Amino acid sequence: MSTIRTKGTSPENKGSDNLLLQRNGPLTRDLLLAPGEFGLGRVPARLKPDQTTTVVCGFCSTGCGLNVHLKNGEAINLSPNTDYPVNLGMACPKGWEALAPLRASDRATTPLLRSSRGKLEPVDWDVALRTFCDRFKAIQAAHGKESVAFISTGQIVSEEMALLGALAKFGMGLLHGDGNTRQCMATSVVAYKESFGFDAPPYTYRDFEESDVVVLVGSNLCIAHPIMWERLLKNKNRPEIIVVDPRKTETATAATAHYALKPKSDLTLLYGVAHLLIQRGWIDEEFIRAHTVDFEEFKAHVEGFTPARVSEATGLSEAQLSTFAEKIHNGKRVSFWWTMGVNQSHEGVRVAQAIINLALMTGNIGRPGTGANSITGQCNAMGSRMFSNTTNLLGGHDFTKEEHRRKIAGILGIPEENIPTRNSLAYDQIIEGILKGKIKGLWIIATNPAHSWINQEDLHELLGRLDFLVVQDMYATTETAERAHLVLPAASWAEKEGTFINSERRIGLVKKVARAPGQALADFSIFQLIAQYWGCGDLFKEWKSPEAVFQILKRVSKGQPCDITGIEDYAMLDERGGVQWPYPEGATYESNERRLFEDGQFYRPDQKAKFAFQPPRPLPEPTDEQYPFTLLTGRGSSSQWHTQTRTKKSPVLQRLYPKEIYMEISPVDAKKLGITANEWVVVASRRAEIKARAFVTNSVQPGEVFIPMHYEVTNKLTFPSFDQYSRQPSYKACAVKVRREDDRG
Ligand SMILES: Nc1nc2c(c(=O)[nH]1)N[C@H]1C(S)=C(S)[C@@H](COP(=O)(O)OP(=O)(O)OC[C@H]3O[C@@H](n4cnc5c(=O)[nH]c(N)nc54)[C@H](O)[C@@H]3O)O[C@H]1N2
Ligand SMILES: Nc1nc2c(c(=O)[nH]1)N[C@H]1C(S)=C(S)[C@@H](COP(=O)(O)OP(=O)(O)OC[C@H]3O[C@@H](n4cnc5c(=O)[nH]c(N)nc54)[C@H](O)[C@@H]3O)O[C@H]1N2
Ligand code: SF4
Ligand SMILES: [Mo]
Repeated sequence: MSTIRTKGTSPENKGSDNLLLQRNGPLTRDLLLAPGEFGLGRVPARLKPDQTTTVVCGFCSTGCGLNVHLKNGEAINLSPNTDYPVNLGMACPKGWEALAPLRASDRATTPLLRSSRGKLEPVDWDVALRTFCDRFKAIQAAHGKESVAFISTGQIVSEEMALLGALAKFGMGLLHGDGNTRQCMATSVVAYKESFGFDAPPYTYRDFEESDVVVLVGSNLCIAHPIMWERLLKNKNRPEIIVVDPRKTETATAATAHYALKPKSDLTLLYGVAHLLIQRGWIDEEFIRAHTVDFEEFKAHVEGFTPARVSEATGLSEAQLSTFAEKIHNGKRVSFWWTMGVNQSHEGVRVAQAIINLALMTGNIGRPGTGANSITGQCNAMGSRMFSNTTNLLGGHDFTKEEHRRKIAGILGIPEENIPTRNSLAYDQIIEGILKGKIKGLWIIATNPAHSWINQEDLHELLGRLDFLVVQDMYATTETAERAHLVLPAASWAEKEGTFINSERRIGLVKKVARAPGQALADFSIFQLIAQYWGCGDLFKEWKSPEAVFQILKRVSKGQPCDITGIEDYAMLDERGGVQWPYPEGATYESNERRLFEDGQFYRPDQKAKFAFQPPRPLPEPTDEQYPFTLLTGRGSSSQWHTQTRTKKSPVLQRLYPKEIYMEISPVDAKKLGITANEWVVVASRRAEIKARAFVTNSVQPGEVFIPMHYEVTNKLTFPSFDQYSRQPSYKACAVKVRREDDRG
């Protein structure tokens, strides 16, 4: 039986850690059960105990380089790296405080199994892993292999994502597995694939500095991507900054123009702008002819989007529409950027493509300061898009294509029949599968859906129906972990190594600069152990370390648009401040900041980009007399991260945001309802009611309210509707009513 060692329990602890590290092979069952083998080493062999080293930040997709200062092999503090090509010496509060969550007192330090008394109780890894396999195998035997599914994340390193996806699908026989990137990025993926032929955000951050017109649609850059915002502020062209957002956000306040459209009227607005540009001849006919298809159909489609119709639908004046079109026309280098105000919509894919269409028709792509640019969210959302083996077969391949399955099977040296021939259910369909009795076992890794999923109460009820729920997280206190049958304790960012891919396609390095507490293991090691306990370890013999997997991913990427065969190893990533994909073998790029499509060649078979479009559809849950407000949700402050499992552990960050849940409401509505600033109000949707403090502010328009997603109860209110193509939830528009706490409803 294993001996449990916690940090610093004995002097030889460090020695045994290093011993394990030096073995340089997979963590095996025997090794795990040998005494003193937890923690997997203090610092990797290549780091000296007292040096400073650069690690990519583990919060947002900006991917800043942070200098971590080590003393006696432990990270003691950090500061932003001045040479890193992303952040140039800057970091936001989360980056500065990135080590604090590692040291939290509620870290999961041992596996926990729900006992017959209904309590989560500590067990050792051997019991945990045997239980994991026995329970999931029993479910599969009774209900079919597909009855067990997994839900993963955009927040673990690519090598872990790849191992998880390969283990689950090629080793354990699972068909269904999705990620929290469905909540976040699915819309952009689908939009890019159809328009460009591959999921390829084309920009480099320098484009922020080189534009003369910057259009931000549904993006609160200032709060959600503060360092990208800083890059924009470095722009010497005194750019026009146009913000399209129903709220007057921090970003909108700093912009040169703010179009506060009615929620979810973006598609009509963008078609209206396209119509004006065409009508006035403000398009790049040569580019359209040479590099696109379906423009004539698109032109006919937008003809009906007259200023009068668009003004009515969006709430913007005809003069505003005209100025918007003029500003785009006047720009020599116009860049279009979008984030969740677009992706989280019932028609998000078409909105994203309407943005892409504007860039294509004005020839604003493939040149400095231009582009149709989706900004990603999580530190490794982009890694998940390429290498998680969920929606795509590894490396942007297709599960349904025989030649792709054969190629990947050959590269990995696994039997072709181990690769599923069908696509997984999407996240919402997996959840629905629980309701239908088809999904009986669920394994959740590095995401907290009991807080973050849409229409939360419904999900809570469904999680309760599972025969077996495993949650793998760095804390056992998350809303999801508390509902688990088995909790697997995971090491955090900076307690393990691997790579992240940031929004501009830059592959950056994460290093192990701290030791995981107690028996917590890197997700990578947990997956390796599961492979062995499951009995499919032989399939993954070559997957013995994150860097070995990186070499596999290189081979998988060969010949794809995301080809990285020219990146030698981790050391090269470290030396160069990350490398953007593509970087094929033999590449001789001069610059370390590169954009795509400079040659006007896209990834569709005809190498042309496609104009994709569709008539707008009505809001799934419009307001009415009973529920007269549209509820908007999103990020509240630059110091809060999602479900707050990490950011609430930093006393410094805690001081930078309101502790209690709040709702922004306009002074007009507050007055109508007799609500005074800071009082508690009741917000109710058709699904639930919650309390929040009223924050009376002009940042929201009359008829709209805003509640940040960081507070546990926000998603009790949201209405489960999804984009029909991307299946991404529409978190940002549902109907609610509001009253003072002591008024009767
Ligand atoms: N501090 C902090 N930073 C983060 C995160 C975090 O939790 N905290 N999360 C990261 C992640 S994963 C993501 S995905 C990104 C998200 O980054 P953003 O998308 O920039 O953030 P959100 O606040 O979710 O939404 C952006 C804006 O969309 C607007 N919006 C709502 N409805 C509509 C609409 O119908 N049309 C338009 N045009 N706009 C609309 C909202 O008012 C909001 O201001 O942030 C990343 N960065
Ligand atoms: N109402 C509303 N809801 C939303 C949104 C919105 O705008 N409005 N936005 C949506 C979006 S864009 C997103 S991305 C999601 C985010 O939703 P979640 O993914 O649920 O949010 P996080 O809090 O980031 O959850 C990450 C979990 O992973 C754990 N973790 C961190 N690092 C590691 C690790 O290395 N290993 C393991 N095993 N665990 C780790 C953390 O402790 C945490 O529990 O929320 C979505 N929900
Ligand atoms: S902007 Fe994002 S990547 Fe940069 S320090 Fe802040 S959270 Fe980290
Ligand atoms: Mo996200």
